[in-house]
This record gives sequence, structure tokens and C-alpha cells, in this order.
Amino acid sequence: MDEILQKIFQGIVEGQQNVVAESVGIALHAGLSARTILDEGMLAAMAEVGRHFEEGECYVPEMLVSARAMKAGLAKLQPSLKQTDVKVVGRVAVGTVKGDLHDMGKNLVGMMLEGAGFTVKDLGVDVTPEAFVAAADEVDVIGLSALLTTTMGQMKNTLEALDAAGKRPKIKVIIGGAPVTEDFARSIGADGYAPDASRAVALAKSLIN
Ligand code: B1M
Repeated sequence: MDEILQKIFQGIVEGQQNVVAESVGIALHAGLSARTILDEGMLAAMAEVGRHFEEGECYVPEMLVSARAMKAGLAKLQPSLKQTDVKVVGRVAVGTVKGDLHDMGKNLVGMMLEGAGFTVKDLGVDVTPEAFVAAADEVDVIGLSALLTTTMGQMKNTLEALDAAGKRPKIKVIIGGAPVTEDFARSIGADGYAPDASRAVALAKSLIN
């Protein structure tokens, strides 16, 4: 791995915010693409942190410091994820479902959607079905994120709440997050599933055109 990517990777694993922010700046300056930095440096590092946690080599506080370091890197990367001169193509509300506090996947999806010309309303984390329903009139697409197998069920609850409030089929609902699958999306009646942020953008575009 490129030396600077290795530094970003290690900085996230060790939770060194300043090292990560500075190294992302250096990598961009050296001409590495935002996509390479994200995929090979940052997302790979978070996957490694997850592996350490699973194997009992790190605990929640360490995951949290790694998450902060990742966020510092994402903030540096954000302008490069945006395309220039893009027209507004639609409005999306994104949020992490009730009971779930993981926000980086959701943030990344929001950033990439903005970069592709969508207006994005970020509802945050631990978002109740009622809060998604309240946002439905202002958007064309709602994006639900869940990182825990225990909170995936909230996606179904949210879809049911949107149905009960008569908000569908006017709005489309897309879902994603590490434990979520295409089959699960189909089984709960979501309009689509995307495994990553760039495919979430393609999916949102395809649903509103
Ligand atoms: Co958590 N955590 N965590 N954690 N955490 C996981 C998810 C876990 C897999 C770790 C593990 O065991 N290997 C595990 C879940 C197991 C399971 O249910 N299957 C887990 C656990 C168990 C927990 C706690 C229960 C731990 C505890 O307290 N004992 C607890 C739960 C808290 C809660 O939410 N109620 C917890 C807490 C935390 C922290 C708060 C410490 C921290 C989150 C900080 C934050 O987000 N601000 C944290 C972290 C950092 C992780 C890992 C290490 C990294 C997650 C991450 O940010 N990845 C994670 C392990 C892992 O994922 N490998 C883990 C980077 C991010 C960019 O990727 O979110 O997957 P991701 O998003 C991807 C795709 O999934 C997709 O696009 C993104 C990439 O392009 N995507 C979408 C996401 N949302 C989408 C929406 C879409 C489309 C695509 O459309 C709308």
C-alpha cells in the first residue's frame, strides 16, 4: 500500500485525528483520488477496527476514537467528493434508524448525494419512524441506514409508519448499512438497497427519473 495510504489507515486504527486529517490533505495534494483514499485508506481501516472489536482486541472507546479520526479525514475529503457545476437533481432525507448511533455510513451517503447534486436533509442518528414520516413531505427520497442486526427491524417499522401516514408511493425509500441485504430490502418492501454510498447515489437517481 502507498505509504501515505498506510499512514491514513494506521492513523484511523490508532485514532489519531490530526495525523489522519493531515495525511488526507497530503494524499490529495499528491494527486491520489478521493475514491482511492476513501476505499483503500479509510474504509479499509474501519473494517480493520471492526475486526479488532470482534476479536476482543479493542473495545467501544477505541472504536469511538477511531470513528473520530475517520470523521476528521472525511471532513478533509468532503470538498473532493463533490462535483462542480451539478444541478439539483432531487431532495433526499437521510437518517440512521431508531436505536442505532452509527453515523459514518449515513454521513458518507449524504455527502456523495450532495456531491451528485441532491439537496440533503440529515435527520441524524436514532431517528424514530415518526421523524422520518415528518420529513417525508419535503423530499423525494428517504434513505435509511442501520449498522446493527438489532436495529434492522426499525427499517420495516419506518416503512410501515410511512405507509400508514399515506406518504408512499409519493416518496421512494432506499436502505443500506453493513448488515442490510438486497433480499432484506425486498422483504420489507423498500424501493431499493445500495451496498455503498456511490451505489446509493446511482439508486436514488434511478428512482427519481
Ligand atoms: Co459499532 N458495531 N457498536 N460502534 N461499529 C459495528 C457495526 C459491528 C459490526 C462491530 C463488530 O462487532 N465487528 C457491531 C455490529 C454487530 C451486528 O449487529 N451485526 C457493532 C456493535 C456490536 C456496536 C455496539 C452494540 C457495541 C457495544 O456497545 N457493545 C454499539 C451500539 C451502539 C448503538 O448504535 N446503539 C456500537 C457502538 C459503536 C461506536 C459508537 C463506538 C462507533 C460508531 C461511531 C459513529 O458512527 N459515530 C462504532 C463503530 C465505529 C463501529 C465499526 C467499527 C465501524 C462502523 C463504520 O463507521 N464504518 C463497525 C464495524 C464495521 O462496520 N466493520 C461497528 C465505516 C462506514 C463508512 O461504513 O457504516 O458500513 P458503513 O457504511 C457503508 C455501507 O454500509 C453503506 O455505505 C457506506 C460505505 O460507502 N451504507 C449505506 C451505510 N448506510 C447506508 C445507507 C444507504 C446506502 C448505503 O442508503 C440510504
